[in-house]
Amino acid sequence: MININIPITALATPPGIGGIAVIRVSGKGTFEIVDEIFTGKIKLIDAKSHTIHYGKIFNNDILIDTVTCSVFKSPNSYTGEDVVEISCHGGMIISQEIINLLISIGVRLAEPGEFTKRAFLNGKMDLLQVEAVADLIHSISIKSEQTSARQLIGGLSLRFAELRKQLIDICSLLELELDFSEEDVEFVDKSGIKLKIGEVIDYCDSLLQFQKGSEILRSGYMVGIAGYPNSGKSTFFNALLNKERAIVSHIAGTTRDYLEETIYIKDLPVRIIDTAGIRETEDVIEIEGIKFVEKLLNQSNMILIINDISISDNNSDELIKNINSKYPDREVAIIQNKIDLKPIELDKQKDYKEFFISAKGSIGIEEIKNNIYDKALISTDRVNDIILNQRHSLILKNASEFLRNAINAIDLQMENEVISIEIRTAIKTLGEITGETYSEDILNNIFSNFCIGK
Ligand SMILES: Nc1nc2c(ncn2[C@@H]2O[C@H](COP(=O)(O)OP(=O)(O)OP(=O)(O)O)[C@@H](O)[C@H]2O)c(=O)[nH]1
Ligand SMILES: [Mg+2]
Repeated sequence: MININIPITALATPPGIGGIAVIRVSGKGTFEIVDEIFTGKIKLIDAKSHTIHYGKIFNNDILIDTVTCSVFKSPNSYTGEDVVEISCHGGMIISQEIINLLISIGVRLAEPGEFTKRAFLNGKMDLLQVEAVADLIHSISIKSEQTSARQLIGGLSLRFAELRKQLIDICSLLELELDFSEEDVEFVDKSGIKLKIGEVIDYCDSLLQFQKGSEILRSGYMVGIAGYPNSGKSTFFNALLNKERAIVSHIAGTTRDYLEETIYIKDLPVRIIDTAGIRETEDVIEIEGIKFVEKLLNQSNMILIINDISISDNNSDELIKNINSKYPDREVAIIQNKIDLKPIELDKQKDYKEFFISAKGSIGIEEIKNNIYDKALISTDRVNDIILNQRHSLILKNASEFLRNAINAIDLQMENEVISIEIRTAIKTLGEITGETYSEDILNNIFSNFCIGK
């Protein structure tokens, strides 16, 4: 068990060379302890909250640095505790010296995410907001940053509080009627209750639709390149990246492992994956590579199938059929490559969308990039107030399930008690989203993804 009565400290800015570094200290006794090493015009313990103080840090008589200390008094701080943020000069050494100095006088190094954990335990933010902090810091695009920022201000938390209240009211009514059961009175409008429960289920289900989009916002849109050997996958991969990243050769089976690179199309991070060509082969390494392809395509949001049009424009039809049936919910586009070797016959009608390119000559690449962008945008378009993660999805699914059970129980004219138990379980489950109900396991899981200083 970690001791929560000792002030904690950590570097809040990234380690390395920079103008300034910020060291956070939080907890009971913070001002007294920092005052032991800080000499300014006044003692920090006497300072007003939200004020900044210039002064010097000494290790006994040795001057370490000139710094400013920002003072935040409980409960008006990030953690809800007394906090001092020491801004010293940047670099690897100074901040470390100050942290070591603090530790030598009774401060403890913070665990990963411990500042935010304290903020949660002190009621400064709920779990949705805690997760938004992590997503905000790790955001890889403007859209993911802005969505996390909205999640952080807590609008969604309020919505969940409303839904819980709605369910609690229903339970109270049902349980009240139960108290009068001897007298055979019935004053609860069951169909009205069903409607209200239905509203909560609809809301949970509507949020669940953001799962895919959230995943894309968190880790980027994933595009897998597939095709037979020598169709030009690696050449196309290089053309997208605009650099010679993958080895290209006329020998079939050149790519055996897979390659992944992230490019930005406009402001959108897109993860492009070049894979081994799919064919029957005896080569053990190539077989391993081909096994990988399935796994990679399964993770991809979009699959681009490269066909060598110089062989024939329908040379990959078998592969296209396979991929479409294996991954029916994926965006698939067919790319006819090597048009420099063969004129395009535009009058042919196909039942799939095709692009015509020369990967080698970098012809037709922009149009494909635009298409990837458009498709990715559609997937993330409706994600607005929450970046849904697996924890949220599981909770929403479970809560819906309990509420559906409650509706069933009403339809089967079961006792109020039975209906109420299902709803109460749903309330408890939903409470886990914001952390109204939580366990140490849930917290550990969430904070293990944080780094020290957050
Ligand atoms: N003329 C022409 N040749 C191309 C084009 N794209 C690729 N090639 C050639 O086709 C051959 C195979 O290209 P790669 O990019 O290595 O093909 P791959 O699909 O990655 O092949 P594997 O990794 O073996 O599966 C090379 O000789 C390329 O130069 C193109 O647009 N036009
Ligand atoms: Mg290749």
